[in-house]
Amino acid sequence: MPLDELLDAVGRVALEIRDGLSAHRGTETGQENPSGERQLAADVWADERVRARLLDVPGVVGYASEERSTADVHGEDADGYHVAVDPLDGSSNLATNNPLGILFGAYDRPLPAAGRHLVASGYVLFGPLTTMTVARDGTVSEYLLERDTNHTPGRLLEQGLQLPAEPTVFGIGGSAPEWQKPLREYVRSLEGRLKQRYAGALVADVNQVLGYGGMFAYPQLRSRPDGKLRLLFEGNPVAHIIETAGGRSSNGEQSLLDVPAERLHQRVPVHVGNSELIEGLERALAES
Ligand code: FBP
Repeated sequence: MPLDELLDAVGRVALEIRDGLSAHRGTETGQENPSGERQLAADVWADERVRARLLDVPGVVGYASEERSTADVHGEDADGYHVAVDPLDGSSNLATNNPLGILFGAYDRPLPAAGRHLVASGYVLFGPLTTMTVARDGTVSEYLLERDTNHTPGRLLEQGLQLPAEPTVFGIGGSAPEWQKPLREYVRSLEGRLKQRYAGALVADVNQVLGYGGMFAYPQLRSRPDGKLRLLFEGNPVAHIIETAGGRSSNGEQSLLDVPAERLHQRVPVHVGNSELIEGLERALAES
């Protein structure tokens, strides 16, 4: 089954990347990625490793990443997967030894494609443990990635993951003066009820919401009307995972999975988490 081989390949290359991070820490390329952000040597190195490994997987016919301006399409096989990857999500955390990871989404058509065309999404989290969380076939599973094991794609830790009914944490990117007024007021209504947790890496923040229940947002900012995160590489995969785990995603008005994909690196405001919290935020923004 090509999807099994794809997930196995992600798990294996993730362990190689984790082992090599220390050798690539701290150096900048002096270049910018297609989104105009400073590119770290670790970003480029991870992207090259992931691309080489995934394009080797039978059934993967396309590769696109945050670090490349265009997608590589190999073969016009209509049944193949077009993979969108953030090869080192939260790479700015490497300098301070905070959690980071790898984000990916396997689409069933050429990119850019809307999130409804995701067949599988997942992330590898380089935390105290190295885990991979995957949404596929209507369920979310978490695996422990270990070297020299015959478990593929890793040792199954949990299956049928669902967001806890009672939320406890929230994390919002940017800063309060930059948020829209209704968001500032909504966040104020959460204080005292939920604990603030913000890791500076989407994979870590979303994993925290998946485990503890709550909400993560990188919202529209005054300086960034479309937010910071990219629809194809970040918004859609985390929306697919959270919605499959019983939660909700929104660009402020609708599910991220329904946002039309027009450009490979298009940005989108990202809000994901417990349905009641996301619905409350959408109502607050609608009143603005
Ligand atoms: P990249 O590191 O892949 O560019 O990802 C962007 C990101 O690091 C997200 O992982 C995270 O949610 C966000 O930016 C943090 O942004 P900020 O540094 O503005 O808090």
